[in-house]
Amino acid sequence: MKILVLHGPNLNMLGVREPEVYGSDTLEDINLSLESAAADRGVALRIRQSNHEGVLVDEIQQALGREDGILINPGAYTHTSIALRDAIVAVGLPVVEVHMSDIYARESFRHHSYIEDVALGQICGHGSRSYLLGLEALADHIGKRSEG
Ligand code: CA2
Repeated sequence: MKILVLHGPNLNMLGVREPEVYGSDTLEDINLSLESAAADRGVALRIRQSNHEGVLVDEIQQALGREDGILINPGAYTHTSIALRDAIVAVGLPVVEVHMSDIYARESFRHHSYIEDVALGQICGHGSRSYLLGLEALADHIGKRSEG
């Protein structure tokens, strides 16, 4: 099983600033724990981060025929990007959306996600653990689908 992990804008700053909101783990820490959890399940990850909307769209498109699903933290593009939403619909792969913070407990402009209703599910508010929970949900879903 292959999964694309996509980190959106500014997530390369994790652990460097705003630890009170996003925790003290760096993106590298998160990626290492994802790699370890994925290896335990026999899942191969391709992990990418970009600050650019079009690059994220390209990565989603490139997952078609290459990966079985996408784990994505779209960052602030969650709340703005019809392009990311359209790319997800276009490839038709199962997607789990994750956020470290509880977007519903923050500013009202973060309460709406363009991704949520085209994703298999959304996990938020568990800090860096949101990614691990998301990986588990996505891998379980893909595993069950390939059984049946
Ligand atoms: O909670 C999340 O994971 C978010 O996707 C993070 C985004 C935010 O725009 C979403 O509403 C919720 C922001 C990521 C920015 O990450 C930073 C990390 C350290 C310092 C500054 C920004």
